[in-house]
Amino acid sequence: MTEMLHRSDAETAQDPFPVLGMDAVVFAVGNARQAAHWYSTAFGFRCTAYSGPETGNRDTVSYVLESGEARFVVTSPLHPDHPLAAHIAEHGDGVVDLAIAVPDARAGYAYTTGHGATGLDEPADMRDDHGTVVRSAIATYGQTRHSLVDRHDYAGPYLPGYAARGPLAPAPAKPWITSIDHCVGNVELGKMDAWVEFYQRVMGFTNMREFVGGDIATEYSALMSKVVADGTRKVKFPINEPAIAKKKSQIDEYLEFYRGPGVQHIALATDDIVRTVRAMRDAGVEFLNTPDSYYDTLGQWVGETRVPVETLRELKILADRDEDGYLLQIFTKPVQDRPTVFFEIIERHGSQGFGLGNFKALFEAIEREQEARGNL
Ligand code: TYF
Ligand code: FE
Repeated sequence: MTEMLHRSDAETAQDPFPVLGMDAVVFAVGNARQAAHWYSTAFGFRCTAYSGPETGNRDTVSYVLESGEARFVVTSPLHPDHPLAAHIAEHGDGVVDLAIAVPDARAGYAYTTGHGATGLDEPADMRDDHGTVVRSAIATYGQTRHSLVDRHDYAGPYLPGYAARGPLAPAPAKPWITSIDHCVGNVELGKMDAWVEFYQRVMGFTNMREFVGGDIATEYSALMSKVVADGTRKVKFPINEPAIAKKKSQIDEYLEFYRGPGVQHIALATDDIVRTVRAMRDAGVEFLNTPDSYYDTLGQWVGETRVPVETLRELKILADRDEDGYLLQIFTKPVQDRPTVFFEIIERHGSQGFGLGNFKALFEAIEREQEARGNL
C-alpha cells in the first residue's frame, strides 16, 4: 500500500480525522472456506492469512484475501451462539465491517465518538511477535461497523491471531483488481441525508457529488444517492436511499432481503478492465447485461477510450465521460442467494465520477433482474 504512505505529515495534521485508505472489507459468510475459494478463483485474490481452530481460534474461521491494495476478509462463526451466526441468519452473507486504515486508531476513536459516533470497540493494542496493531471500532448504518486500524507498527500477515497462509488457488501474476475504489451503503427512505451528515460530522468527510431527483429517481429506477469522501478521496462512501417511483426501487428490494440497511456494492479498481472481466467471466462470474442499442450510440457521446467500442459491446462494459476524463465500469449480479451485495469493476481515466451517464442503462438492467426474481 505504498501510495498511502506518501501523505505528508502536514496534510495529516490539518485533517481532524485523517485516513490512509481502506484497510479491509470484512464479509460474514456461511462458509468462509468456500467464499475464500470463490474470491480466489473468480476475482483473482490471493489468500495471505488465516485464523481458525489451527491458530487457536475456537469461535470463527477467517481467510484474508488480497489483490493489489485491496483486502477482503471472509469470516464464518463456528457455533450458533456467536454474534456472526445471528448476523448471517438475519442478513444472509454480507459486509460486517468497512475497516479504515488510520494513522492513529485512538485519536480516530476519540474524534468520531466525540462527534456522536457510537463506539463499539474501545481502542486496544493487539500484539504478537510481528509488532502491535491498534484497533477500535464505531457503528455505522444498520449492523455495519467501521474498524479503525493502525498497523504502522506491525509486520505480520494481517492481525495478531492470524497465521500466514498460501494461495488457495494459483493467483494471477498481475492482479485483476488493484484497489477498493468505493463502498456503497443502502439506507432507508428519508435517511440518506442523515447518514451523509453523519460522515461529515463524525469523520469530517465532504460531499463529492449529489444526485437530485431528476438524475436517478426517474421512471426507471427510484433511488437517491450522495457520495461522501475523505479529503484525499482515498475513502469514498456513496449512500443510497429508495425514492418513490412507479416501480419498486432496487433499494427497497435490497432493504427487504437484507432486512435493513447495509453495504450494497463494493467497487473494485482495475487497470485493465478487459482482461479482468474476461478472466472473471471465464471463471463463471455473472455480470449485468447491457443491450446492444447502448453500444450503437456510445461512440457518439463518449468519444475515444482505451478500449474499442466493439470490445466494450462484447463484454458489456459501460463507459462514461465527464469534464475530467472517462471511466469504464461493469456490475456483477448479486453474488449470494439473496439479491443484496454485488460488485462493480471500474477502470478510471481521469474521471472521479460514478458513471452518471450510465444510470439509465444500468438501472434498466437491474430492473430486468428484479423482474426475473418477481420483485418489481
Ligand atoms: O456507486 C455508484 O454510485 C455507481 C452507480 O444502486 C450506482 O456505481 C448507484 C446506485 C446503484 C447502483 C449503481
Ligand atoms: Fe459504484
